[in-house]
Amino acid sequence: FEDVKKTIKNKRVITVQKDGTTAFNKENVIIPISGDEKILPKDGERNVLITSALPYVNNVPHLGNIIGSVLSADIYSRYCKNRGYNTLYVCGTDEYGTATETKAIEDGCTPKELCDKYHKIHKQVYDWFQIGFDKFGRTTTEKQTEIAQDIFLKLNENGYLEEQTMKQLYCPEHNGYLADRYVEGECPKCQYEDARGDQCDKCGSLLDPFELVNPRCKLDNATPVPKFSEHIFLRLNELEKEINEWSSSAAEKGQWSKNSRTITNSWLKEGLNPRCITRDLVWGTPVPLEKFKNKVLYVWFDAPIGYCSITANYTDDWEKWWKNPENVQLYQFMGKDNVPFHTVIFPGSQLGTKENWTMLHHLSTTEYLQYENGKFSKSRGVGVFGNNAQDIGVSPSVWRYFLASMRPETSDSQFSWSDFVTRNNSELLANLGNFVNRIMKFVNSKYNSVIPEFSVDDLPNYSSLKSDVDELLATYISEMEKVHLKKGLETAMLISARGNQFLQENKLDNNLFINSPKHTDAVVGIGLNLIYTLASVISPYMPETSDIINNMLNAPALKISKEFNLNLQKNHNINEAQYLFTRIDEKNIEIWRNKFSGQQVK
Ligand code: MET
Repeated sequence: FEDVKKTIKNKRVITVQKDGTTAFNKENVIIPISGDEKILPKDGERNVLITSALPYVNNVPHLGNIIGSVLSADIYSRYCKNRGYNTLYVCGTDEYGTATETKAIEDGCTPKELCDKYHKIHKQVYDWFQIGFDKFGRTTTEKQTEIAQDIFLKLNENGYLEEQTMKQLYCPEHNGYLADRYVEGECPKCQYEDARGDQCDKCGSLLDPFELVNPRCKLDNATPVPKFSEHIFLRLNELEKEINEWSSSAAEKGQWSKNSRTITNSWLKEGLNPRCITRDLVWGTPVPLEKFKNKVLYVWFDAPIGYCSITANYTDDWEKWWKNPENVQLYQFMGKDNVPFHTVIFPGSQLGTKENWTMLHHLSTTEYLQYENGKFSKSRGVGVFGNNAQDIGVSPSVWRYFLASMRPETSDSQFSWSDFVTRNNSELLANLGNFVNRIMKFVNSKYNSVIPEFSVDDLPNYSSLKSDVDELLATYISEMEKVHLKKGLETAMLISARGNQFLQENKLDNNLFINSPKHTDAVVGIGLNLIYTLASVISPYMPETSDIINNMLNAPALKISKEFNLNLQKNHNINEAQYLFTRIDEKNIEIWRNKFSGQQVK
């Protein structure tokens, strides 16, 4: 190609490099793998298995559920994939149990119909939020029955199951046994009046429904009566020593988040008792013993096995992920209420089979996201639920940015509309959008969209820019490796802020263009590369925005690197600038606050 430069009327014309793709070093960009290829771990490489808590199928997730599990896991999964780790991210709906059975009765349909309907709703919500599962499955499958029954029978063979006659609460009003969470009453520990039989939402204690003061049936308020029924118990007391040893070493090695350690330790400190793992229900995995054939496995025994069965529905080689602890690291994301099931009971079941399971490595748990100083409530219509986030006309990337920036990592956090608008206007638009737009437009108009020949020697203080950006990239990677997702995002935005500072220092304008052409060439060449780097570090959080930037740059997605490199070189042709974000009028704060305040229910 020719490399001719001339200045015509305040504009520089450069001949375009014909084959733009040759400009990229294959090592530094992402080569997409074919969609049909199954992702499997490879010996000697970094293999990361990621799960997010399997949402109950009978409701629509709210923003707290979304940031608490699926979105956090997705951000981490996208990060790992970008870094070239073999990464599999699985999730799916948790479909069995009383809640589904009861809701189906309420809705006048079969449990299966209910699950089909809500599985679809969940899937649509997560698709809208651009959650990139490798498999979004469900727990009501043959594989689930196969794997859960197999684990159950191995525990039985190894002597970790026992029979006990159990006194259960039975509702004489609607003639049914009451699952723990269908009994409500006063918490014996903190006196909260609306505690559920399985757990108190106020103080977080796990409860036995018989401990509740003044119990009542959740469905009809009748006073339940005790009845006797035979059940199978998992002898956690026999597994206690092994669970203790495993968890204290896993928490250390996998750098579990602080809240998950505290919750686990308080559980283990109380000592473990046998725990009932069967239920008098129809909608569940059948208990594989003749005597118990009319009962099903307890949903919390069954649900974590869903991670394995969903993987098995993705690939027949599922055991390469799940029975390969030497080569696979398991990262699990969830809200804090799910912790003991993942750190005590499920690991206990795994250990009790005496098989070589892949066990939890890193646990990332969130606290609660509050909505405008209160709680999300589906029944009262308060708060934003997954299916109405899209109603306000703001892009998924903005939502994802906002939720990640207030991820409740170490304490509860507050969703507020004024914060939402401020972050869009003064962070996304004024920081990131402004930086990208100013350079892109300048290159479109002054350079005919072609990158000029440039040299770092023509930029005053290049070495300070490079060392600042390198340092921020190193921080970003180290935070992300520790799954500090909020810090990771803050660091990405600092790179953008450094970009704006660089523009200020160099005063990119017509004056510079006319009087210091080489300096200008260096500013735009380096600036575009900074934009390219930014697209890589924001890609886990805002995949769509990152794609738009790469499209504008006419370049393949860039791998996140610990060093700032000049991947875009002279003669590369970029596309027209597009706005990444739009200003949100402050008037919307009040409008949206009202819209989601619960008034619509009236
Ligand atoms: N369904 C549970 C919940 O939504 C999570 C199960 S994770 C195996 O809390």
